[in-house]
Amino acid sequence: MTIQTISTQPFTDQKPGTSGLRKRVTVFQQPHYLENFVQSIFDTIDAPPGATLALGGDGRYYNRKAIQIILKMAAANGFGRVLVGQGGILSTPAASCVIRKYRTFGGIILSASHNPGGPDGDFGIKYNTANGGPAPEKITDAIFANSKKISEYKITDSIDIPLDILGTFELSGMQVEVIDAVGDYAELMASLFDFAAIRLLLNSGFRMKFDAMHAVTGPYAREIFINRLGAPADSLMNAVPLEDFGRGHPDPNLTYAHELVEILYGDNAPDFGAASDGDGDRNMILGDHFFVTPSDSLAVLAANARLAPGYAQGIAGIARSMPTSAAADRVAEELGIPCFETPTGWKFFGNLMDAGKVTLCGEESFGTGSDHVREKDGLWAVLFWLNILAIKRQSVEALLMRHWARFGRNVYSRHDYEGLPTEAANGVMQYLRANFNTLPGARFGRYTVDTCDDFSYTDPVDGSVSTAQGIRIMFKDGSRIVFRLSGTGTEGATLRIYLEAYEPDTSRHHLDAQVALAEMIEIALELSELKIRTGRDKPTVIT
Ligand code: VG1
Ligand code: CO
Repeated sequence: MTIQTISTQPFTDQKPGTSGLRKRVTVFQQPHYLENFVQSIFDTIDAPPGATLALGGDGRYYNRKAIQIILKMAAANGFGRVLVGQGGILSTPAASCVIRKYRTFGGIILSASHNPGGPDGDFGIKYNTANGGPAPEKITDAIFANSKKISEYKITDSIDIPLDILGTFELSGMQVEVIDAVGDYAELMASLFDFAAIRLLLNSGFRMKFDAMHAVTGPYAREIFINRLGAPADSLMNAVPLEDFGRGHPDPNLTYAHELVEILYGDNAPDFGAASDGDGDRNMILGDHFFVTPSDSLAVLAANARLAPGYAQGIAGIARSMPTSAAADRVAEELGIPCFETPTGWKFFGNLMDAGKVTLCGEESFGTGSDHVREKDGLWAVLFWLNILAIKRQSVEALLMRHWARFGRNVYSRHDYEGLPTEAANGVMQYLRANFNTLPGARFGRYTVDTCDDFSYTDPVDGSVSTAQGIRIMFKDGSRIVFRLSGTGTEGATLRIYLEAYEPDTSRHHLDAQVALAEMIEIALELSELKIRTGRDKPTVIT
């Protein structure tokens, strides 16, 4: 074996977004593109010689190829050992679990999450630190800076490792351990939840359907729901991972998980439905003819956390991303625990969890998790729900109705405008900012603007500041509209409009969110001049 030093030229577009670097597969396939970014990670993190790295991805097209390249680069860069998931696969939360359990120096996760895969789809890569969480901005900024001045990378000329066989292999003096991708994670879940109670629930007429969307959670769901919890085999659908997700869009929401939605809203519907995304960190929760918004899901889990053995001692605090509804804040208030509001993206929760300030975290974008790992965790959320239902023996709908009767309902919806010309999307944001001075006091129907700002966040643990994290228009009655540009897309711009109104009146809790929010939706379009500026009058996706 020889270490080769390959000279290269920088690419200018390797800036990590909300969750790592995401680009079209064809972009990653350009000579040196992946290598440049990986070398920039290694140059930035400066691991001591002989350090251990975790490595795995969501199994999408190009995953295997990328894994082999990264292994050879890790060997050439002085790593002593790499733990790689069998077949090159690790769900994002399982990767976080492996980093923590085996105390690796860090990990590289290959995923474009909910973005479509395949030769014309997307690919992605991100670095997680020793706590198991996504690298904070300080590190991703340094990786980007490095990528703009890189001139060479190191790689060995060794042969490929057989990724499908469990065991230890040697690659140019570095140990490559191909580990069972599922076992450690399943064990962690069994330590947090009452598997006996869930097993009983699943064997007493309660029916569930879990949609793995042909993505990474299939094998995890099979091991946990079927093998360990005794659910019937037909409780799973789309459970075989495919490199192109069966040409689907592995995003668990009402639009893209329509197959599951049709089952839960059809005749003889199961009691419970759930889905997860490409890399297994998101979750959607459904009841029989009922949809639980992710914001409400976080609040329900917080309010009932003590029912799960892993949280029986209570939770220290909650954190939610800024656009997530304040439903969890109401629960935190009643529990007498703090609730933190962070920018969008899981990387902002890490410090709070490491400092023991929060136990549960959530985002409106179908992300929920806790300090058991440092990523959001789709199957964890599904198991938490099943644990609660197994003890409470109520329908999902009844549980929510009671929750709202107690705390009031934060009616919530997100409208996404995908694939907008970047200039038009930026124009909307600039126009809104330009009106910050005149908006307060302005009246729109029954709503009056109280304040508006561009959200900025000071991390209470390390003092780092993140600015321009989304425009908030706050109304006098506590309702709110948030405008934000996505940081995970690979084409054009995606504008997200987040709408929230508080409804204490129980007689209105059964209303469909789109009906309850109709007036606010009109206001959002009016004050952003969205139709004129983008030519669109309907969102691409409503969640
Ligand atoms: C989206 C979500 C955000 C989430 C991120 C990564 O980001 O809104 O809440 O953390 O995806 O999730 P953006 O910038 O497009 O709004 V995943 O499952 O794609 O890793
Ligand atoms: Co994801």
